[in-house]
Amino acid sequence: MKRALITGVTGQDGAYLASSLLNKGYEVYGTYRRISTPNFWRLEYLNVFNKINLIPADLGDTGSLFETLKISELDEIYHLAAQSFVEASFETPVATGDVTGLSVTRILEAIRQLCPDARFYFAATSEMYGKSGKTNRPLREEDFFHPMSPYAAAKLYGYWITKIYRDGYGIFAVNGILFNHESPIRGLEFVTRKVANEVAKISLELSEELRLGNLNAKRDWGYAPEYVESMWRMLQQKEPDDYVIATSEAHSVRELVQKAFDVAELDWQEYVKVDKRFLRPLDVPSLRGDYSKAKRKLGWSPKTKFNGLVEIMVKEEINRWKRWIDGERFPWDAPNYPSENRILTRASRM
Ligand code: NAP
Ligand code: F7E
Repeated sequence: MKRALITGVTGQDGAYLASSLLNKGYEVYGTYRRISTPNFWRLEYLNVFNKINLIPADLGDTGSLFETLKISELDEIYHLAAQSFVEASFETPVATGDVTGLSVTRILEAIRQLCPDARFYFAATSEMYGKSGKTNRPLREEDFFHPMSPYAAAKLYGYWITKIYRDGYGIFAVNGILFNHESPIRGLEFVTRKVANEVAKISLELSEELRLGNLNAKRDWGYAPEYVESMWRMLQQKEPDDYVIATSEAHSVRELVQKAFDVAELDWQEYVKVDKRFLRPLDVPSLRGDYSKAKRKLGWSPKTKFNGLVEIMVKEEINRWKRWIDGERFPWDAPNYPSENRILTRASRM
């Protein structure tokens, strides 16, 4: 039986990947960090919480990462843990640099010393392209990187250190350059889930408006369960390499909002307000990826495109809120979150 470790198993991709690897017959290990309230709701939602081996580890703590690798005797390591919210990286640029960037070297160094034959996946990102996205042409693996946030700069460091350990030490290390991918278990602060959640609440008269930042930004949005399959395929190849994973469609936040309100049969213009608190000091204007290398070499293609994705997300959110009205309580209950309108950000003080 193959053994795989997922750092960040409590996150969106970690939970889907755990489920997918279990279905493939893997023994799955996952790291989580100690926080005041346990964050295992996604693993429970996908019914995998009792099927994986959980190891406490923090990306800032080198010893805990070495210990993790010592106890788990791994074939594959998927490094997904990160401070992954671009907006937050402007608030905590140093911590983001450490957790999202430097931690990659901590893990690679542990692999080099303890298990150099283990295969390593790094969660790189389309955000690394940044300004290069303005060409509006679908971006490929060889295109120029021009990061526009502390998050993207940290990921670019992780991308390069992954290549350096591959070329310098012969470690089977790959970069998955994934474009935005979403699902009903996405964090609530990301724009797709924020929109889906608020549209559902508005449609059930639990909320009256939706406040957003930059409606002009365009993103290439895919469906997360399909994207984690590509991670596994990258580690099954003969040679390590880097791959873009995307849908090759770009849509604006405005289109996202329009489609989401359409699903609920509402007119978006009656409810959406632009609020400068959700604007970033810098925002990537447009990103679209070319997945032809992944199609050719991994046999991977996206099945769910923009319209299907928005429908899945809005319908699931409406279903949850209806059950909530009927008295059911779930871990994803939004009433427990502070309203985003009450969170002050640096952008809001500009
Ligand atoms: P996510 O839902 O935000 O999950 C991030 C994970 O990292 C969580 O398990 C989180 O733990 C963990 N983490 C954060 N700080 C940590 C620390 N100091 N020590 C240990 N663990 C820590 O992100 P995602 O959407 O699943 O994305 C997975 C990875 O892919 C991330 O690296 C992200 O940057 C990258 N990526 C995502 C996308 C996308 O569109 N989703 C696209 C490209 C790349 P808690 O649960 O305790 O917070
Ligand atoms: O923003 C705009 C915002 O936060 C998308 C992460 O998974 O994908 C994600 O990063 C766009 C941006 O995702 C709001 O300005 C407008 O232009 O959902 P997001 P992101 O920043 O693209 C990449 C690939 C990653 O690697 C990251 O880890 O939407 N936008 N109004 C808003 N965004 C948010 N969050 N909230 C708003 O109110």
